[in-house]
Amino acid sequence: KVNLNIDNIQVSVERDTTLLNAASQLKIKIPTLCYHEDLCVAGNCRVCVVEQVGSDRLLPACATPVSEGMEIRTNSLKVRNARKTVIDLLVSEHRAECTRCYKNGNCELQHLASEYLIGEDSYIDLVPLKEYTIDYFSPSIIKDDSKCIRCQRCVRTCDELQAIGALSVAYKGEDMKVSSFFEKPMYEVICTNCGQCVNRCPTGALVEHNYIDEVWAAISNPNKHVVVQTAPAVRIALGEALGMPAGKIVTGKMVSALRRIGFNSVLDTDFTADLTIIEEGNELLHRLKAALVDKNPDVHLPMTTSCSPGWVKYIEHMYPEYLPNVSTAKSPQQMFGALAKTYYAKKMNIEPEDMVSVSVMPCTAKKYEANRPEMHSSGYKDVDLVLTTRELAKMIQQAGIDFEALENEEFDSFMGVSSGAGVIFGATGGVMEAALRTAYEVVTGREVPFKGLNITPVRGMDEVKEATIKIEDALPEWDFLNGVELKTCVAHGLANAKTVMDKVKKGEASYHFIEIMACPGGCLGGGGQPIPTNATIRRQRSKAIYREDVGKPIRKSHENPEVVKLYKEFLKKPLGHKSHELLHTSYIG
Ligand code: HC1
Repeated sequence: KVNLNIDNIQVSVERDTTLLNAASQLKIKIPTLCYHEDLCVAGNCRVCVVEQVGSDRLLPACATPVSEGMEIRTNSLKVRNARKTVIDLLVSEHRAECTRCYKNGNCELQHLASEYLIGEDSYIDLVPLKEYTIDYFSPSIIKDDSKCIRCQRCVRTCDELQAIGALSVAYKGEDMKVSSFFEKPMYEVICTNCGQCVNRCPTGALVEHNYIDEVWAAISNPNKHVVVQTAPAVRIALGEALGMPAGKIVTGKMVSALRRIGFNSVLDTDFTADLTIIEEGNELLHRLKAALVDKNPDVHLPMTTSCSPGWVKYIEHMYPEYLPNVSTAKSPQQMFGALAKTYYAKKMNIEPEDMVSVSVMPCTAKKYEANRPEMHSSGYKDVDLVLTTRELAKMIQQAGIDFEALENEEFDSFMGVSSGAGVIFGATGGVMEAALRTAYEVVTGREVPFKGLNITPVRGMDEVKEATIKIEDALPEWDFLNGVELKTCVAHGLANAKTVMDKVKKGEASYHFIEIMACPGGCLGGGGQPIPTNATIRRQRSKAIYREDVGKPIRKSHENPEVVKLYKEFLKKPLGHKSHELLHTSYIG
């Protein structure tokens, strides 16, 4: 342990603790901008400076480890003056059009400028605003260099967490900027649209492409029937953006708010998450049969999940030779869109051209996914508009709804019923767990051999998780699987996906099925989730997801009665003709 004194309070902390973390143990908040607990320390903004008694130098608290006997002052006049100067300089080079900025009210620079009473443009002549361009072209992300404070959280996010490197630092000195490859628009470079950079940007330099006005316009149009679907991970995070603590389940209030906003049908992506399990699970069993019984050399194993559009784009760029390994099942969002304008429209007597299909997602890449050319299998654009959790929160505020006071309501029953397996899609390992709950039972006629259906080896925040399930006493139809040890792997965050894919590529892994989610923690840590999102908050959201699962009367996708009805009335059988037409696709990169 190391003993030191911070603001006249003695504290004893572990060796290698930074001054920032030591202060936080004493509940002393030191302001930061470039620091983010998910990322390596950069120490480049200098907002977190503190004073060491007896030394002339100011130390960056985020980048300075504690040492024995140190005496630190976090709030001396010298510290306050230095911080104020730094913030003032940052505000001076930032296009501070705060009232018109999408991040207004949720901008870390704005909060600091307010705390430190930065009232005058002290350095405006010293740091003239440069020419800037705003990149609006991506359907997911808007990049506005004029609001960038060069903290490089986005660069570190893209590089360290996502192993992409779509953003990097270009030029030097005062010309230094965060740039894409040759300053091309984001949609032309290898950006996966995951939005993790957006979630960590402290200002309005990187924000989601928002479609709030388009959704209001559709709702106000009396000739349109607007259906909304909500992703699994929205219901356990939306409350945070509306002043509630992390880890609060707000499913019922969310449904109620969506009705008040004016959506005509309030439906659930979890319904098609259950459907995905049926289609994807059958596809896996098909591939296993082709490999084990037919000895087909062209079968592609391991099969990987396909529901995370950031992952699909990543594999298209980085491992295109493995595209045939990606499940052909579309994501639940897109299955939903395709069914909304066919099955649902017909049942409800709505002309598909009069329908506007909206989704609320924790993800910015879902905006991109909905725009992919493959996603028009209903004959129309299957999902017209995608909102993030943050955009929905904004709409709830605009509508003057007192969210916390709302009564809980239920989703519409038709395409609104889901199992616990559908809910856990929102957490890393959830798709695998949902698939195993169903596949094991289909093959053996028995429930998975895990207490309470909780397949704990695939749960949690470990970077890469592996689980093996031995199949014994299979039903006659699945005889060929007797004795097979089904090997599975789960990774979240694209840097971890890279670890797994490199292993597969080198022939060092013998998995049958791999789940990959582009975002750390899975969708619950998606780029469209409330800000801040960090490890502590991801854990709280994860606990909430599993609580929601346990609270559901149905826990297995194949027992969802609405899915059973869908097959009976419309699809007829998994992987059948209609399913292929509407629910499957292939990616060509
Ligand atoms: Fe996800 Fe999915 S779980 S991808 O993480 O398969 O975004 O929540 O909606 O489509 O269901 C996201 C979440 C989401 C899809 C489902």
